[in-house]
Amino acid sequence: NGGGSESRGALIVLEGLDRSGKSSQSTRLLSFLEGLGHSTELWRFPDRTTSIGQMISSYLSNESQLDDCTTHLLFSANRWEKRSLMEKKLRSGTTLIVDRYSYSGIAFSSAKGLDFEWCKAPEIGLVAPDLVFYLDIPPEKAAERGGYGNERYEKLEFQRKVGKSYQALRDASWQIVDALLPMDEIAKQMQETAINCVLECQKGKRLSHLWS
Ligand code: Z5A
Ligand code: MG
Repeated sequence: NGGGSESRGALIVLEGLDRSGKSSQSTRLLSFLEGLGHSTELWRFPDRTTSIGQMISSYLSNESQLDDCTTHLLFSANRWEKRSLMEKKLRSGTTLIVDRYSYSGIAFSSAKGLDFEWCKAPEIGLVAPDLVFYLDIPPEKAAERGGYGNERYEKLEFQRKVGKSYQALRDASWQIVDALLPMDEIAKQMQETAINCVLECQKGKRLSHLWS
């Protein structure tokens, strides 16, 4: 543990198409890490509790209209407004499990036709995840799952485009998980990778920022 490195929590993100199982697995991972005695919190984006989050929520449920660029920047601002708290929690040793993050922002907006690099720009400087679990599911299979349908983006053709945009964002921090496996199987696969990540951060792995 040399070089002035400090123990900290890990930033673990879950991404994937709608109905890929992110929320189900986030909860499981939270129980697992808490069960091992690690200080852990579950966060999600959009965070609908803030005033920006409320604007996003009414847009998603088709109660209000917003232009695509404005929407994109609101989603990003919703992460920026949580950035300092996020960094503080991580530095104080708390691990954060985050259900959707910048990758969702870029994948969804660029699937609408916005320029990929333009979409990426406002995310630069946010805390970089230590680990991203991508729950990989064919859009057709996701559509067969319960609850698909009411929100703005839950259409098959659109989800295909989102999947393509996600592929362009993959990097070394990503672990691809087969989202068609039984839930317990997925949870087990994620646990081992997650615990290794938490231990690395405890040992002083440096916090970094998107995209540097
Ligand atoms: N969005 C954006 O545009 N820009 C941004 O920056 C961000 C988001 C952050 C709302 O997100 C929308 O915002 C979203 C992207 C956009 N697009 N849409 N629509 P959200 O997070 O609020 O979406 P959600 O509706 O809460 O969740 P979800 O992502 O659609 O689902 P999920 O969390 O991945 O899946 P789940 O709720 O855990 O599971 C879905 C169902 O499948 C449920 O019935 C489970 O029991 C079942 N399930 C889960 N896993 C399995 C397995 N392994 N086998 C069988 N069945 C399973
Ligand atoms: Mg969810």
